[in-house]
Amino acid sequence: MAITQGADLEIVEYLLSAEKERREVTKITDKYPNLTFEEAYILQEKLIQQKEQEGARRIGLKLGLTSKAKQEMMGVHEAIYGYLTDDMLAFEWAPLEFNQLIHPKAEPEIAFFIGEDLQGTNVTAADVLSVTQYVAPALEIIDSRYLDFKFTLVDVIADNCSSARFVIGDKWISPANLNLAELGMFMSKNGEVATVGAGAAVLGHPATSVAWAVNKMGEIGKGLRKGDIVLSGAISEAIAFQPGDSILAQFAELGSVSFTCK
Ligand code: OOG
Ligand code: MG
Repeated sequence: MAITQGADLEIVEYLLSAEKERREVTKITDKYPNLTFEEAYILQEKLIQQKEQEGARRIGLKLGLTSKAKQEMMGVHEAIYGYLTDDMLAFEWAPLEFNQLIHPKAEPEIAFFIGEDLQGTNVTAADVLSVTQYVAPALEIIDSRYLDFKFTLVDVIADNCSSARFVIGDKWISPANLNLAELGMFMSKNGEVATVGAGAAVLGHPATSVAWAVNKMGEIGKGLRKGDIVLSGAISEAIAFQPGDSILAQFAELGSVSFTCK
């Protein structure tokens, strides 16, 4: 262990208070340079448990850094996963409060609604699709607690993968009727196109991305549960926004999802 007992709770508190007080903090690897991936996921689990103790509920999973665009943007070479909790749910009809966030960015994603438990270490994209009741258009709002959004993989894993909010659009479709890899998308800010992408941007297919996370979780005896929502990873780079900005992601066949920040 690169971290001593007791230090883990200190790190959790450090990250949670940064979130609550809307402060950027220096990354934890500055102090703990030998932190391993395994330890980072343990820290993430403890952070979520602390949120649960404070009343939050786990409602699903999110993938991160699954696309080349995101990996290049963040200077990393591996995907990551984190948890979605009910307090992260934001809605198209309710303005997003900028004053609850630090330096948020929006990313377009495809959301999966999981209809059956799924756990294992040899799970395929086809397995994921067979338990997926619906897919829907989504916007994730990430808000790293770290200074200038700069971190290593272990830092961002411990910070629950920069998770902050997410919005799901109202068109839900069975994945059986769609080619998710070829699904095109553009994201606009205040009516101007900011990024474009397609489902294939995330590890070739969004379901492959979800399968990767299930297998990774399977190694430590965890999995997806019936009713989980899964965000399969940004299919373009993230864009920053300010109060007054409106963000919209328009997907072919899946329709649009949007929010306004106040
Ligand atoms: C990490 C979270 C990335 C995605 O979809 O790639 C993520 C970050 O970029 O801060 O959610
Ligand atoms: Mg994301």
